[in-house]
Amino acid sequence: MPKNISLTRYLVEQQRIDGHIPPELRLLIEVVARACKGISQAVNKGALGDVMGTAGSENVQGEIQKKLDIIANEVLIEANEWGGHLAAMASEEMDSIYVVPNRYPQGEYLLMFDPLDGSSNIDVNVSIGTIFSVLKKAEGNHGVEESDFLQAGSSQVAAGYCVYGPQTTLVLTVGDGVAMFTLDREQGSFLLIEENVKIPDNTQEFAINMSNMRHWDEPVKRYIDECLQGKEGPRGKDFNMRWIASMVADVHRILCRGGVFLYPWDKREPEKAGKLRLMYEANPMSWLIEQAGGAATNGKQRILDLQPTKLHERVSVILGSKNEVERVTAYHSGL
Ligand code: P6P
Repeated sequence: MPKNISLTRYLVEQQRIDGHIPPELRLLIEVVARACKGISQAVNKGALGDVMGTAGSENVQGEIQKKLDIIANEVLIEANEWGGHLAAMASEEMDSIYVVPNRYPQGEYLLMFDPLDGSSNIDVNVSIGTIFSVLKKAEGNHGVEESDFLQAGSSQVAAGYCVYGPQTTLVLTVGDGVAMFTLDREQGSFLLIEENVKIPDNTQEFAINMSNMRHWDEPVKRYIDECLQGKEGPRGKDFNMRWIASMVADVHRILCRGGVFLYPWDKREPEKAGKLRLMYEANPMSWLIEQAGGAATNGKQRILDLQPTKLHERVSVILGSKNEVERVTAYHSGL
C-alpha cells in the first residue's frame, strides 16, 4: 500500500473514483476526524490536565459523567456546528438533539455520537474511543426534529470510531469497505494503514462480561458454556476470552483479528432491550462489522434492520465473525 496517504487524500480519491462521498460529507468526516485529534490530545494529558475524574453530573442514561465525557462532547459540538454540513447532532451525553444554531447555515446531514465510549476506563489508562454515525435528513423536510434521526442503521451514509489507545486510530466506512488511519502526531494527520479490512468468518475468541452469566438468557448461556468446554466439548476447539469494557477497543480487536462480542439482554433490567445504545453505538459498529464481512444481530434480527422509536434506545448486541454470530442467533431461534 502506498505510504503517506492522508485521510483527506483518501476521501478525495474515493470521491473522485465513485462519487460515493459528496463534498459536504467529505467535509463532515474531516471535521469529525479533526475533533477526534483534539479529544485525543485531551485524553493523552490524563492526570497532567484537569480532565480526570467525574463531572458531578449524570447523562440521560443515568450514568455519572466523567469530565472527559463532557469535554469530548463539547469538542464535537463546537467543531461541527458552524460548517454548514449539518442540520443537527445527537449525543449520548445530551437528553435531546442539538439543532445547528440559526447563526450558522444548516446542511442535510445528521451526526450522532458517543463522544467518549468506555469512559469507566479513563481513570485507569485503558483504551477508550469516540463512536460516530451519519444519516441524511429526509428530502424537503424544513427544520429538523428528533423524528428525523429515527432511521434504521441501514440508512447510515458514514460511520466510524476513533480509538484512543497506544495509537490513535480512526476507523471509517462510507459503504465501500472499512479503512483504518493512524494519527501521525508529527504531521498532525491521520495516515492510511489498512483498507478493505476483512474479519475471518470463524474465531476462537469471545468477548462478554462473564460476571453477568447468571442473568443471561438460555441461548447465550448455552453458547458461552459450549465455548468454555473447549475441544472436549461440542465445539471441538478451545476458546480465548477478552473483555475490555470499552466497546470501541473490543470492536477494534475484532476488526483486526476476528472474534465475537456479546452484550446481550439480561434479567437485571428486563424492561430494557440491552445495555448498549442503538443509534450511536450498535448501528455504527454493526455497519463497520458488516462492511468487513462480519455479522451483527440482537439475537433475533439484523441490527441494521431495526426501526428505532427513541433516540436513546437500547439494544442487545452480538457482532463479529459471521459464523459465530449466526450460531448465537440460531440458538435464539431454538435451533
Ligand atoms: P460493563 C462502556 O460503558 C459500554 O457502554 C461499552 O463501551 C462496553 O462494552 C460496556 O459498556 C461495558 O459494560 O457492564 O461490562 O461495564
